[in-house]
Amino acid sequence: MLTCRICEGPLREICDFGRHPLSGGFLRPDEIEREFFFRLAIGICGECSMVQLIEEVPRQLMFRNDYPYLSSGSTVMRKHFQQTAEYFLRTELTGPDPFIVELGCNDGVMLRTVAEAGVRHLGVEPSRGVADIARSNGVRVSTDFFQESSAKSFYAENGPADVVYAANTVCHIPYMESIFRGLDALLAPGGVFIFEDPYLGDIVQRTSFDQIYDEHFYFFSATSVRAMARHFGFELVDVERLPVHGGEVRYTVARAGRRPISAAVTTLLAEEEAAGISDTATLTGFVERVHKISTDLVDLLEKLRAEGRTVVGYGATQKSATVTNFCGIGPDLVSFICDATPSKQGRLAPGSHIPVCPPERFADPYPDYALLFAWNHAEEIIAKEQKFREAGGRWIRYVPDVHII
Ligand code: DWN
Ligand code: SAH
Ligand code: ZN
Repeated sequence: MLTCRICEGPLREICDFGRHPLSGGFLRPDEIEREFFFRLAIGICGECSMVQLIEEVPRQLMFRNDYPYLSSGSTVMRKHFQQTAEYFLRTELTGPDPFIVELGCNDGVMLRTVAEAGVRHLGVEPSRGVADIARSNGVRVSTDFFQESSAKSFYAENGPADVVYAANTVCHIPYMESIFRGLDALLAPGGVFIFEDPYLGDIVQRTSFDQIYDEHFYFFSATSVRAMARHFGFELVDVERLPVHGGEVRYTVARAGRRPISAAVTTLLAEEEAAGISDTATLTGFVERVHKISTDLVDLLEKLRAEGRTVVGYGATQKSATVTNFCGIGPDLVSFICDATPSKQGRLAPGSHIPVCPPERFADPYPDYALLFAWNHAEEIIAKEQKFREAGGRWIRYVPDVHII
C-alpha cells in the first residue's frame, strides 16, 4: 500500500503523468544518452488530505551546483520579495537583535534587502551556484540542506530565529518530519515559520497541471497544512493568498498555543470545504481537464504546422517539462524556446530536447505564434515583447485552457 509522506495514512493515486525527466535538467547534446527519468504521479492522503508525488527524486540530482533557476529573473518577483523583506522588517523583526533564516534563498532576491537593512540573517541554499550569487549580493549563506541536523548547528552558532521563511521551497522537501524537528530546535519560543507555495485550490481551479513536476513534492491547501502543522506539534495561525506564480498561499505556522488563529484561516478552511478540494469528484474533474488541454494543445500545434506557421516557446520554465513531456511536444512542433537565463541557453530542454535560445532570437525574425510557457509572468513578458504583437504575432496559452490571445 502507498502511504502518505507526512502521516503514513493511505495514499490514493490521482493521476499518472508517465515518464518524466528532471525539470531542471537542461542538457548538452552529449548528455542525452544518460538522461534521468522517473514516474511523475500524484496521490492524496485519505487521513490528512495532503496531495503529494508518489515517487521521490533524490535531492542531489535536482539541487545541484548548477541549479538553473534564478529567482531575480522577473521584475514582478524582485518587487514581491523586496516587499516581503520590508514587511518582515517592520513586523516580526523589530526586537533588539532580530534574526531571520531563509530556506532556499536562491540568488538572495529577498535577503539582500534584509542584509542592506543591517539585520542578522542566514540564507540556507544547497545549490552552490545560486548561493554564490546571493553572497555576491551581500547575503550570508550556508550551502547545507535545511534539516534537523543543520538546523541544530544554525541554532548553536546564531541562537534562536524570530522568523524562518521559505518561498517556493517547503513544497520541494519531502522529509517534513526532519524540517519540523529543525524548526523546533531553531525557532524562538514565540517565533514563526512563514512559507509560501503554489496553492492546490488555484492549481485545480486553473488546471495549472504544469505545477506538478519532480521538485514540487507537495501541493498544499490550508486543510493539509493545518493537519501537517498539528502532526508535528505546531499550529497554522494565518494564511494569505498571493497572486504570484499563478496563485499561492503564504502560511504562518507557530508553536501550538503561542499565537491566535486568524479569521483568514477559518475562512479559507471553509472555502476549501465548500469547494470539495479533497473530494474524488473534484480531482477527477481536474485530471479530465488536463487530458483535454493536452489534446487541444497538440491539435492546435499540429494544425499550425500543417498550415506552415512558425511556433516557438517563450520561457524555458521547469513547469514546461511537464507540458512538453506529457503532451509529447518536441522540436517538430515548437522549434526552440527563448529564455533570458544564460545557463539554459545553448542547452536542450529536458525530455523534449527542444533547443533553448537567448531572447534576441525571438525577433530574428518573429515567429507567427509563441507558446507562453512562462504564463505566470504573462503580463511582464507580453508588455516587454509588445513589438511581437505589433508585427502580427500571436500568443498561445494553455492555462486555464488552450487559447490564442
Ligand atoms: O518552484 C520553483 C519556481 C519558483 O521556479 C522552482 N522549482 C523552479 C522554478 O520554476 P519555473 O522554472 O517554472 O519558474 P518561472 O518563474 O515560471 O520561470 C520563468 C522562466 O522564464 C525563467 O527561466 C526565466 C524566463 N523568463 C524570461 O526569459 N524572460 C522570465 C521572464 C519574466 C522574462 O521576461
Ligand atoms: N525562494 C526562491 C527559490 C525557489 S527554488 C524563489 O521563491 O524564487 C527552490 C530552492 O530551494 C532552490 O534554490 C533549492 O536549491 C532550494 N532547496 C531545496 N531543498 C532545500 C532544503 N532542504 N533546504 C534549503 N533549500 C533547499
Ligand atoms: Zn497524510
